[in-house]
Amino acid sequence: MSDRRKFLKTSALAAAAVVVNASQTEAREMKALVKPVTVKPVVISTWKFGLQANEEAWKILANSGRALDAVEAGVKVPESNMNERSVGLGGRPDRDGHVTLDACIMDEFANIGSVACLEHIMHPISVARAVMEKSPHVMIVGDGALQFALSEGFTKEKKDVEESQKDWKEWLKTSNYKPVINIENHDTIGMIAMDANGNLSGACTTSGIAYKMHGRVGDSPIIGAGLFVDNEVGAATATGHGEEVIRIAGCHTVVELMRQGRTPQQACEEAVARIVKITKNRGKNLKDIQVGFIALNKNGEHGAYCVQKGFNYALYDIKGNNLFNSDSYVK
Ligand code: SD4
Repeated sequence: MSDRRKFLKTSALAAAAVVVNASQTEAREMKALVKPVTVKPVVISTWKFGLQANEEAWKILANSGRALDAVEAGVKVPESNMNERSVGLGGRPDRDGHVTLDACIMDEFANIGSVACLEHIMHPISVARAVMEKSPHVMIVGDGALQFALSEGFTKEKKDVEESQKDWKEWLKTSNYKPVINIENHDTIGMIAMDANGNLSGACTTSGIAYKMHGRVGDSPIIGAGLFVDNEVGAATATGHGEEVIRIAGCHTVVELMRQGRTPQQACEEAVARIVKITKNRGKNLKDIQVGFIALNKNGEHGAYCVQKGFNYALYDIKGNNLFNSDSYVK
């Protein structure tokens, strides 16, 4: 046997002996040192329209661009699609006929920016980014957000989207506020990405729940609820009933669970389980509730879970851009 092979053999035997002799804790620590290979870049986003959004994000990620730029560019795709009834100006209005938009963005340095109840602006995500980069604040709402956007050079879009207004007029005939699960209220785009440098960012944008009360704000523009990024650990974003996501500070919960050692999948499942438990404790009917989480950790591993069936997400990594059905609590 050559010296080198002898050396390798004895080293391997020595290492095995150490593992056998080590206490359980030491063995766990040693295992933790053997980290899985990080898959990057990677981008993941909610719902089917995430596929198109991911394509745009990937152009930036594949050129070693920053995750922050990628997620902004990605979610701008559904924002500018006027046929999209749940994101951007094509979204369904509130019960007074106003299309009010919520969005937030977060980068690897914990820089954050957010707008809520913003009207007449095509790209609320870019206004959120302007709040983050150009204002002394982290969140601006309503008329103030519009004023800020205009002062930053965004254009006020004056025309309402006809189809959306038509839907609203139809809704007014009954004025029944009972959002239909997975259809008229659950199509926020939340996107999280890790770039080639291993840095994480996220963006979330929506027109919110259809026919909500004027001035209602959901989870999507709330850092920690609809989106959270911790560059040491991972990131998460949410879709569904914002009230339920806010109740458990959803995405912060998912990320903190990953910090405590859960995989992204386990973290999403545990956060959903918490929502289920709280819903039951509050005497509410679970069948009226949908929430979906997606999460990504620093190794590029992802997870997704939702309350009801029907939630899907788009994942773009080295294997390509694919749509997956999320597993659900209610089977
Ligand atoms: C909201 N979470 O306004 C948003 C709605 C949503 O998919 O996600 N729709 O509560």
